[in-house]
Amino acid sequence: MFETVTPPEPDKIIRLMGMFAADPRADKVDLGVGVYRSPEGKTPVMAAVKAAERAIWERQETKGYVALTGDPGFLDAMRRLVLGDAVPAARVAGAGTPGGTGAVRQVLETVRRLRPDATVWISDPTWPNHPAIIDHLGQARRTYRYYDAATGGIDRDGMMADLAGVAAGDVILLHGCCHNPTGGDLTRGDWEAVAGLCQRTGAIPFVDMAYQGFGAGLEADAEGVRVLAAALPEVLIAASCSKNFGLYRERVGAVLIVTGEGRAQAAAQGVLAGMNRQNFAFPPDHGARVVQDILSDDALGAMWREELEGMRRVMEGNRAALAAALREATGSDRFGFLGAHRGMFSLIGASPAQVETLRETHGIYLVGDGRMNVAGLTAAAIPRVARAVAEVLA
Ligand code: PLP
Ligand code: TYF
Repeated sequence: MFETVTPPEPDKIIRLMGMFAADPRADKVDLGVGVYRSPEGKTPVMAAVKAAERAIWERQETKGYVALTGDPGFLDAMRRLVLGDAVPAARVAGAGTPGGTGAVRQVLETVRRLRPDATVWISDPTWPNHPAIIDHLGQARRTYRYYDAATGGIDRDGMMADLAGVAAGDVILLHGCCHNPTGGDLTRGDWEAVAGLCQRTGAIPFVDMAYQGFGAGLEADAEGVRVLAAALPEVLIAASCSKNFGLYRERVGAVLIVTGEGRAQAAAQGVLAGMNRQNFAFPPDHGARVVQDILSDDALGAMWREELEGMRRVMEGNRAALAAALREATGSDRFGFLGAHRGMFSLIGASPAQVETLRETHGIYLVGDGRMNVAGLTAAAIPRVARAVAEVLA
C-alpha cells in the first residue's frame, strides 16, 4: 500500500523540535514550538494540576467510559471559562476532544458535513494546521489580510475589506487571543466590527481559543468571543487547555457551539456526539477531569489562576526585557512591537535565510516564518538573542 506513496510534508514546527533536540550546542535557545517555559527554562506541571491529579488518583474507582462528548461537568466548566455569562447555557452545545487541535478538526468537519459549499476564511498568516486541516477535508478556503508587517500591528482596514467578500454561511476563523504566529490581537472595537459584519452578511465566526489567560488575563482574553456570542445567532468555538493548564500531552480540548435554544442546541449536541463517535469515540478523560476539578473547586481554582497569572507576567516581562535590549542593540524602536504584543508569539520580521542564520550561526531557534516564542527566553539568553537579532536583521 505504501510503496508508491509520497508522505505529506512534515509539520515544520514539530520538525524544528527535533532539530533543536539534536543540536549539541550547550547555549542553544529554543524560541520555536509554542510551549511555555519558566524563567528556569522548565515547562512545569502546574501545582493545581498536581493537586487535582493526586485527589483523582485517591478517589477514582473506575476508568470506565464516560460519554461520547465527554463529562458534562467538564463541558459546563469550559463553557463558563470561555463564555462567562455572555449567553445562557441552554444555547450552548459542547464536546470534549483530544486537545484544541481535535476541537478545530471537529468544528471544521462539522462545517464540511453541514455546509460543504461554504468557504472558510483564515487570517494571513495563521497557524499552519488551520489550512492543513481545511485542505485535508476538501473544504474551500480563502485568506483575509490580517498582519501589517510595517508596524507589527493589525491591518484592520485590509481585514475588513477582504471580509466584505464573505457570503452567507461562510465561516470566518479568528484567533480568540494571542494570535499565532503574529502576536497581534483584535481590540474590542474590532470584535464588534466583526460581529456587525457577520450580522449583515450571515457569515459564521469560528473562534480558535488556544491561549486564554496568556494575553491580557483570563477574562480579558475571552472578551472577543463573548462579544460575538452575545451578538450572533451562531458561533463555533475550539478551546484548548494545553497551554493555560500546561496539560499539553494529556490532550484536553473542547468544541463549544453557540446556537439557538431548544431544537438547534439539541441537534448540535447530537452532531458533535456523532462526529466524536466517527473519529475517536470517547475523548480522553484524565486531563479533562483535572480541568473540571480545578474549575469547580474554589481553592484549586484560585491556585491555578495565580500560577497562570504568574506565567502571563513572565511572558510580559520577557517581552519588555527583549524590547529594551533590542532598543539598545539597534538604537531604534524598530522592535517596539514586541513589548506591545501579548502572549507567546511575535513575528520578528526575519526572512527564512535570516532565521537559518540565527539557527546555524547563533543556535537561536525560530520558526521559519520568523515566529518567536518569547516564553523560551531567559534572563541569561536575552542579551545574546538581542545582539544576534540586531546583527542578523540589520
Ligand atoms: N490553535 C492554535 C492557534 C494553536 O496555536 C494551538 C497550539 O497550541 C492549538 C490550536 C491547539 O493545540 P493543542 O491541540 O495542543 O491543544
Ligand atoms: O504553534 C505551536 O507551536 C503550538 C504547538 O502540529 C503545535 O500550537 C505545533 C504544531 C502542531 C501542533 C501544535
